[in-house]
Amino acid sequence: MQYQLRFHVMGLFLLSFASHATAQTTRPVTPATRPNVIYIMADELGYFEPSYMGNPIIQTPNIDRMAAEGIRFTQGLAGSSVCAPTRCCFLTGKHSGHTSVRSNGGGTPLRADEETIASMLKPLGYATGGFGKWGCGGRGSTGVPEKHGFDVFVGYYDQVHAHSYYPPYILRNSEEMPLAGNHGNSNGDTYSHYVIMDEATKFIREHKDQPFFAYLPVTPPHGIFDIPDDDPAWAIYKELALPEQAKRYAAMVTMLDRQVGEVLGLLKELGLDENTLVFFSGDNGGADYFASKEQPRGVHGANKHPTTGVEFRGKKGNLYEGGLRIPVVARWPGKIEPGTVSDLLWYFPDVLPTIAEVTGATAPADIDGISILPELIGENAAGHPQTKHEYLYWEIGGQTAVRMGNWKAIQPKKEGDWELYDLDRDVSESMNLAEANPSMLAKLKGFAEQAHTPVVEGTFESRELHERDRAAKFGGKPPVKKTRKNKSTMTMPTKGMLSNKDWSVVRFSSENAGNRKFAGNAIDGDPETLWHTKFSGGITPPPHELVIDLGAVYRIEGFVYLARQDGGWNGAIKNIEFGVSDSADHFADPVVKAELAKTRTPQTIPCDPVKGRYVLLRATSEQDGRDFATVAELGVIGN
Ligand SMILES: [Ca+2]
Ligand SMILES: [Ca+2]
Repeated sequence: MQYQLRFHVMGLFLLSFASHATAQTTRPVTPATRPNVIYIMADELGYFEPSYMGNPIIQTPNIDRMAAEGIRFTQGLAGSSVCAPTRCCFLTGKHSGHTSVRSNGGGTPLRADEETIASMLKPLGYATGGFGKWGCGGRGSTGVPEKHGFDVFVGYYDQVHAHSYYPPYILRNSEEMPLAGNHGNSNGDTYSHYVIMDEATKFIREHKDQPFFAYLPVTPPHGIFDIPDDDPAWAIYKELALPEQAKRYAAMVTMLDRQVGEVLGLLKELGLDENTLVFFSGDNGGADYFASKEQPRGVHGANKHPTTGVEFRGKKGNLYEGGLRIPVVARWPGKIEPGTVSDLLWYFPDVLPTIAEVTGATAPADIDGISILPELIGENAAGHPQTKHEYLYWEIGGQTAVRMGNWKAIQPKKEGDWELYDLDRDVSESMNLAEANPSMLAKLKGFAEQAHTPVVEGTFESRELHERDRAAKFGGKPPVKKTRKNKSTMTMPTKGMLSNKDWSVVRFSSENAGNRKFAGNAIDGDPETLWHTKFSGGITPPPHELVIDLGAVYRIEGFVYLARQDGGWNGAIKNIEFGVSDSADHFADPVVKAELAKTRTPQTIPCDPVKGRYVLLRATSEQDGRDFATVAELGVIGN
C-alpha cells in the first residue's frame, strides 16, 4: 500500500504559521476581485490514467503541470458512479440521497425549482457558460441548462446523443447547431468536441472583463472512441502495439490534456491567471476499458496502480472505490501552494459550497456539501479551519454506500448483505469486517437511512425533441429494425432449437426504443442486437414480459437465454418464468421457473414437453436487484 503514503505540504506550511491564524479574518470578496472559476470534467478518465500517477502509456503533461503547480487530491470522490447522477450531485451540491437525477437514462431532468452552481452565481453578475455533456435534463424538460442559471450551454443535453462525435447537430440553449457533413456515429466531417472547445475558449475570451464560471463537462474520452487522424495526439499512439480502440482512447486523453494546456495558456494571455481557480477531474470511476483475460483491469489500468499493482475494487457503475475514485487537481497561482497532495475526504456535492465561498455567493440552504476552500488555499487564507464530513453517502440502482473517515459500508445490491471495510488498511475492499465490527456497521447503516429520501424527478413538457436528440447519435435517421440474420457469429446452442424464421413478437412489457433496444431484437437471431427494458422517462420495474408467436404449434422442451455477449452489462435476468399456450392472451401457470446465472454464455433451461404455439418469458428479478434487464437472444428448444 505504498501509494497510500501521503504527504501534505499545505499542512506543514500551515503549522509554521499557526500563531498568526487568529489574527486573520475571511478575505472580503468584492465585485472587483471576484475570481473566475473553470471546472473541466473529463468523462470516464480513471484515477490511475493521468501520467502524474505513473501511467505507462497515457501522456498528460498539462494536467501533470496543473498538479505540480497546484493541488492533487487522493480522495476527491465522484458524486455517483455513472454520468448523469454524478453531474446532478456536482451541479446542485446534494448527495444522491437527495438529488432529482438518480437514474442514468440520459435525459432525466432536474426539477424546475432547483438551484445549481450557475444559478447561485448569477445574482453576483457572473457570466455562466457550460460546454460538453449536460445529462441533467433533455430538451423539452424542466432540467435544461438555460433554465438553471447558464447563460449559454453548448453541447449535448442527452447522453445517448453524446456518444457520437459526429452527430448532425449539437445544441446551444436548446437550439440546434448544425455540424457540417455529419451523419452520426463515427461518420462525418466536423468533430463535435473541437466545436465545443472553441465555444468554451470563446466564452472565456468574451467575458475576460467580468467574473465568469466556465463549466466544461466534456465528452472525451467517453463515447465512441473517435479522434480525427490528423489530431497531433493520434500521432503519439498510432504505431503502438495496442488494440485500435485502446490507442484511440489514449489519444483522446492526450488531446484533452493539450486543450487543458490551451485553456491555461489563454488565462495567462488574458492576464487572468492569478484570478482564476481551475479544476480538472474525472466524472465517475474508471471503466476498466479494453479488459481481457490477460489484462482484467483494462489496457490502461484505470483502477490499478501502475507500479504497486494495488487495485481499487469495482469500476464505473458500482459503489466500490473503483466506481468513485477519480483524478482531481486544482490550480490557482498565488493561492494554492504548488505541489500539494491532499488526502482530504470530499466529493462532488462539495464543489457548489466551495465555489460559493470562493466567490462570495450564497449557497442554497438544502445542500449536503461543505466548502473545501481551506484545504485549497490554506486555513489561514480562508480564515477558518477545514470542516470535515460526518459521513458521505451514495445510492445508485439499488446499491448504497456510506463513508465515515476510513470506514465504508456498502450494500452492493438491493436487499443484499451489507459489507464493511477499513479503507486505511484495505483500500481494495477485500476484507469484509461486517461481522467483526457490527456496531460500526450499524452506525453507518443508520446514516444511510437518514440520508435517503424518495426521488422526485423533473418533468418533460414533450419528449419529441429529446427523442430526436437521441436519434441524432445515429445520424437522425428514423429507427430501422435490423433484418434477421442467420449469421455464423451466433454462438447460441442451435442444436435442438426451433428455427426463428416465422417468429414474431406479440407483445412486450417495455422496450428502450430511444436507444434502439427493441423487443424484437430478442428473437432476431443476432446476439449483437439487444432488447432492453425501459429506463428513461421512468423506469419500468419487473416483471418484464415478452410473448412470442412461434408461427405454428410445436412440442416444446425448454428455452435458451443469452444475456449479452458484448463488453457491457446493463442488467441481466435472474429469476425467469417460461409459459407455453395455444392462446397469446392466456397463459396458465409457468411450465418452468428458473434462476439464471450472470454469464455471457447461453443458458438452456429444460422443461417437461408441452405443446403450444405461443411462449411467454417473464423476468421477475435482475441479477443485481435492478429494475431493468437485457436480452440479447432467446431460443426455444423443441420440434
Ligand atoms: Ca462518465
Ligand atoms: Ca438479438
